[in-house]
Amino acid sequence: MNEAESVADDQHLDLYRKVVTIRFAELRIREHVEKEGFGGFWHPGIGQEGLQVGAVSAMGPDDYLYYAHRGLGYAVAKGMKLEALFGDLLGRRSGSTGGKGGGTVHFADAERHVLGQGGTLGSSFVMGAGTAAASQLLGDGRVTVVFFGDGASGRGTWHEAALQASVWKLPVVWVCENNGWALSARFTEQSPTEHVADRAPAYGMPGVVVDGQDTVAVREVTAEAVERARRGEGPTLIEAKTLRIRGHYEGDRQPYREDQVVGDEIPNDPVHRLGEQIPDDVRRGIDAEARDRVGKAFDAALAAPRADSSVIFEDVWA
Ligand SMILES: Cc1ncc(C[n+]2csc(CCOP(=O)(O)OP(=O)(O)O)c2C)c(N)n1
Ligand SMILES: [Mg+2]
Repeated sequence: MNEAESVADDQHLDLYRKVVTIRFAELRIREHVEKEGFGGFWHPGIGQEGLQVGAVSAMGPDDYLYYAHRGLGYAVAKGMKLEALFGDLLGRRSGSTGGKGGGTVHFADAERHVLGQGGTLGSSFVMGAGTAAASQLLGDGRVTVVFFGDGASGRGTWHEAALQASVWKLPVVWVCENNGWALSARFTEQSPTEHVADRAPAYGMPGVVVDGQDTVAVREVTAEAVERARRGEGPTLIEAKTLRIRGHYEGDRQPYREDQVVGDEIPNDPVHRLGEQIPDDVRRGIDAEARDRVGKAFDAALAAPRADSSVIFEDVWA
C-alpha cells in the first residue's frame, strides 16, 4: 500500500467527493452565467468549498443549518439534491422553493433541516439562536450551525444573538468564513482585531481560528464545537480563514482590489489538498463521476419548466 492509499479512508474519499462535486457545480454555473447571463447575482464560492464541506460534515443529519450566500457547498454537503439547487438558481419549478427564489439565498429543505438564509445579511444569527433555543426547550438534541461572512460579523444581530446564546448555553455553532473581503471593503478596514474569533472571549465562548482551505482541520474543530453544544456547554465561534477567489458576484471586475486571483490556479486549493492523498486512478474515477452528475443535473434543471408569476401566492401564510 502506498502512502496515498494509507490516508485515503472512506471518510476522506467522501469529503473529496463532495468538495469536487461542488467545484464542478461552481464551474458549470460560471459557464452558464458567462454565456447566458443570470437573472440575479451569482456569488461564487469557488475555493471556499473545503471549509463548507468540512464544517457541514461534522453535523448530524437532524442538525439545523443556516447557510451563507457564497456558493452551494453548504447545501450540497447537507445532502440537498443538485437538481433542486440548480432549479432554484434558474427559477425553475424543480427548485426547492418551486422557482420562487432565484439566487443563492433562497433555497430550503425541511427534510434535511436546511432552513435558509436571509437576503438581509445577519438575519440568520437571531433565527439561529431561535432554533437553538427551541432545541434546548424541546430537548431534541439538535445543534444549529450558522455560516456567515467576515462582513456580516459586524451586524448588531450577531452581537445580540451571541450574547443570548452564551448566557443560555444554547446549542449553536457560529462558523465565520473570513475571505478577507465584504464586497469592496477589506476585512482589515472593518475590524479592530486581527481575527473575528478574537471577539469570542467577550461572550464567554471559545473562539477558534482554523485554516479554511484544510477541509479535514475544519471538520475536526467543528466536530468538537458541535459535541460541546450537544453536551449543553454552549456556543463556539469558529473562524475559517479563506480567500475570495472571484469577484463579489460573477462579473464583478473588482477595480478596488490589488490581490485579485487571475487565472485558474487557486492558492492552497482544497480540492488539490484532499486529492493529493488519494491514488490517481481512484481520484480520476471520482472526478469523472462527479462531473457527469453535475452536468446531468444542470441539464435537467435547464429543461424543467420555468416558474410563472402565479407561484407568488403559493405557501403564503396569510
Ligand atoms: C444587511 C445587509 N447589508 C448589505 C447587504 C448587501 N451585501 C450582500 S453580500 C455583502 C458582502 C458581505 O460580505 P461577507 O459577509 O464578508 O460575505 P462574502 O460576500 O465575503 O462571502 C453585502 C454588503 C445585504 N445583503 N444585507
Ligand atoms: Mg467576506
